[in-house]
Amino acid sequence: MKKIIKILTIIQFSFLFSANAQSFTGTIHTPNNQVVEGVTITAKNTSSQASITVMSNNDGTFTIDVAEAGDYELSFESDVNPLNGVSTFDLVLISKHILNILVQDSYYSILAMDINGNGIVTVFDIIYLRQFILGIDFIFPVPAWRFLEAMDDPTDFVPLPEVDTLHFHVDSGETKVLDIIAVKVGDVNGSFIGG
Ligand SMILES: [Ca+2]
Ligand SMILES: [Ca+2]
Repeated sequence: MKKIIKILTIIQFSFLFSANAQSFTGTIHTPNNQVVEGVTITAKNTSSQASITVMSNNDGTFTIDVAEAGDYELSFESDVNPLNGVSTFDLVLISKHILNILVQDSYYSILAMDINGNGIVTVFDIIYLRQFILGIDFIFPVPAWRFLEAMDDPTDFVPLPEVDTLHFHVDSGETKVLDIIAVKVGDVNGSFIGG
């Protein structure tokens, strides 16, 4: 009898433990499904301000266990591989977009083309990117990578999705699974190679 009570207590304890554990987990990948490692992800509880930071693994996955259920702000940052996937061909694509010759209709492409991060694609973005490709004393005006939740339809911009700092609610015991798109700024045709 004693033994049974002991086992029941252990079961109860593990149940309590699992009921209290909640987490955010997911994979970070480009629109072309290249996984992106080394992304710094910070989850901050918007009430307590308690925060925890992890990095995405080699396969683009991440898991953040958080102490409390509630509302969280997840920030994604990376300046890894800023030139990977960026070439003069991307410059040509931005020019064609501006001239209405070949319009990029995906929001992921808009983020890739908006080098100075002001929300619009103009000739200034071409100037910035050209400087970058030529290695002329250049740092990205915005982070080299932008992050957002995968969109159901990337050609539908209404409402505009959150970028870089995303907001989520996690319930007690919930594992919130996220599908995160990483856009390499400057890589309009998605030629970034991960891994
Ligand atoms: Ca711009
Ligand atoms: Ca490219």
